[in-house]
Amino acid sequence: MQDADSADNPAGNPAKSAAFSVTLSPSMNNLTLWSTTAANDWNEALPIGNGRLGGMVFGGVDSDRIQINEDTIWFGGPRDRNNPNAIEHLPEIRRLIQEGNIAAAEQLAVAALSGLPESQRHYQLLGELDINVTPSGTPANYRRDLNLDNATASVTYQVGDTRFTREYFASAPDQVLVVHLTADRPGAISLSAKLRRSGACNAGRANSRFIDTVAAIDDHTILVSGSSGENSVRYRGAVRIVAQGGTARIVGQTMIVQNADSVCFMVAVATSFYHHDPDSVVLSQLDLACLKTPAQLHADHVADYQKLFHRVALELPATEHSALPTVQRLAQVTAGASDPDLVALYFQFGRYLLISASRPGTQAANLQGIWNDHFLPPWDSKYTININTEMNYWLAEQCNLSECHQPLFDLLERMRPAGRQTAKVMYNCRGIVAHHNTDLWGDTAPQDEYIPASYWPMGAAWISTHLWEHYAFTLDRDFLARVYPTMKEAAEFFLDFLIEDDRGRLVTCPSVSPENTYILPSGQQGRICQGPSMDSQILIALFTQCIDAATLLGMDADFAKQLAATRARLPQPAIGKHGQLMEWAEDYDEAEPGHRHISHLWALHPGTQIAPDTTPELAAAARVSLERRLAHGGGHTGWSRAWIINIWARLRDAEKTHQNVQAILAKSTYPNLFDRHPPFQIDGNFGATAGIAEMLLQSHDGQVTLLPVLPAAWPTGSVRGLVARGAFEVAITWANGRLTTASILSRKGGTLKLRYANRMIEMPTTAGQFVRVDVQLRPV
Ligand code: FUC
Repeated sequence: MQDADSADNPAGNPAKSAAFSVTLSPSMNNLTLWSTTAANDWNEALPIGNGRLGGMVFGGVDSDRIQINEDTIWFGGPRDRNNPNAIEHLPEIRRLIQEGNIAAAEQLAVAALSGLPESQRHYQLLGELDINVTPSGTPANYRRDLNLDNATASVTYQVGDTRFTREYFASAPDQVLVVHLTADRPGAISLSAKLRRSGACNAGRANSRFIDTVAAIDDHTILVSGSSGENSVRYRGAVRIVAQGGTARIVGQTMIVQNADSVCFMVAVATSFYHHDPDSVVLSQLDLACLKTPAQLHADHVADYQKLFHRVALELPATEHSALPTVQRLAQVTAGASDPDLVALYFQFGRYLLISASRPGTQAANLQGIWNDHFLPPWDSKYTININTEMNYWLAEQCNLSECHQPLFDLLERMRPAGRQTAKVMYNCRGIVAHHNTDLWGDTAPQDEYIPASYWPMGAAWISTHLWEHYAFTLDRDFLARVYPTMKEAAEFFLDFLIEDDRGRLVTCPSVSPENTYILPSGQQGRICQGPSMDSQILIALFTQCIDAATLLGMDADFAKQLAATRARLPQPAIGKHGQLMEWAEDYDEAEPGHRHISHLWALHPGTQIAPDTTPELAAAARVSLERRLAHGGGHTGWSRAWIINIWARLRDAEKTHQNVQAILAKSTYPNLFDRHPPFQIDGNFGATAGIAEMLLQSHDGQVTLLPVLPAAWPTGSVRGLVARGAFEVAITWANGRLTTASILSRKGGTLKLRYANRMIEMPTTAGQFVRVDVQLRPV
């Protein structure tokens, strides 16, 4: 447990040696996605990334494509979109809502509150590296894989006696994406290649129409540049080719290689978002990368990546399906099979994706992480902060990738000045506010005119709770002191914004329960409302966290008192006529009982206010709500299913949790294991990974609970490196459905309340201490 790198490195480097083998060992299977065909479709391509630069590997033998992204290539620049007419119409909108004249309130809200112009900025793509290989015969024994243990995609095949290998990786230490083609016969590689920018809309008609300039800047480097929209980020993308043996030259914008022993492409991308002079950055990145051999680049990449990846290992039972190509394993699960080892692969894929899409200094993972081949992606591939972006980070702390959480905090910091402005201009409030979306620039004005979502004012508040979560897992007091002013501003907004309802409660208004519709007793339907349950639940959490932070930091006693007084007047979770947890401040029915959002269950997960042990009646009501949703077709999007996994885990129902893990694999997962909303959205990957971690370890209720939700389908297994609140790192083994041993490293000292089944022990620990226990929680 202590020495993550030496323990349990299950896969080593299986990609090449296992290329033609069908009997792979179980531990290899749970770290490798593989296929016997090239990708026909983007959702079959394999993702690589270094946090900032991403690639999707198609791996065609004759015609290969690596679709490339950089996380700051977005359309357009920052804008002030706050609607100047909001403030004068706010009292009227509120009055109409309180009078029950919802249609009129909604009509006015659309006009007065919507951002101008409609829609924030959208994410784009850098382009594609297209490689056309001169065929040398009929390929055989083709295999394409992604090895999560070394973050390397590979393609291998044979033509006659010659074996060809391609390796693809995105290096964080060297900031280049590398494609390395080798063959075991000298002079076997001839190809041509181009850096293009055509994207999905031009699939099959490859061109470069979205590039402004392209030029060979020396005899082995091509530079492309461009920007899109006013004040947008300027990008520079460069590809350099290094061939061993044979000849390599550039003609026009095409790189041509003949009879080489090996060919290495290095792609660097720099933008004006990060650098004043992206031209010189991109070239110096390539120059520095060229000082290393491909093998050194790879070794440095692997060492860097494994520092993060190797912190957690998960072993679940292998089955006869384990040795199948990934897509066939998914098909078996869809047909009803259990493949626990595939769950372990899926879990580690989630961790792999976070490491590859969100590293300190890069942008937060957007709706698609960093991987996108559209110029106008679904939902702009931006930050939907009424669930999706937060879900992207549920796994970060518990899956031992705490530093990968940082880009979300940076995004929130970027939103702060804009959020202050929106608070002032739209609502005349102090503090910061954000609505249900934001973009690269941290835009906080309402995204558009979509009534079920746009006017929800809780985005900054929800993200702020992640600051406290980071503290809760790390006990990093300096971090808390640094971010407390942000938490405070997020809370401060609501001291001004909340209004009194007719029962004297303090409620958000206007707002929505994302993105649901309620039915008034008159039969009228509404979306805009006051005091939806989710808002009060988020505020109870945020206020409590601010009060605790202020107390810990020994400051702001008056502010804390004010928060406590306000918190006491917020609507509390309540049980409605169906026995359900009420979604709104009144006991309305919902127009879509199977709605994908389960916002009113926030207090159960990711919040902690409701739990079976501490609030059994409310937990039972939450269960009724969830069952109602599921009975009406709920969980039909990947992310919704992922949230459901987490909710069942918190309700401590092992079999229901497991059924939903099976369901996300069966119904909401593409062949490359990307989450299928549909279309691809990465939140389901991250949310389900967090849910699988919650099955093995929970810590939201002041206790560290081992194996809280172990399903019968996983009778034996082990997990190492999960993290619990209180900065405890945990390793667990189990057999016959029962704990065998657990080791807990106390990183920071403090009281450990350890629970397994109905046993609980409590003990003081010192920083660095290991506690090892058996099934009775007796020290061993
Ligand atoms: C929210 C969800 C949708 C989708 C979008 C990006 O609006 O309701 O299902 O995930 O975000």
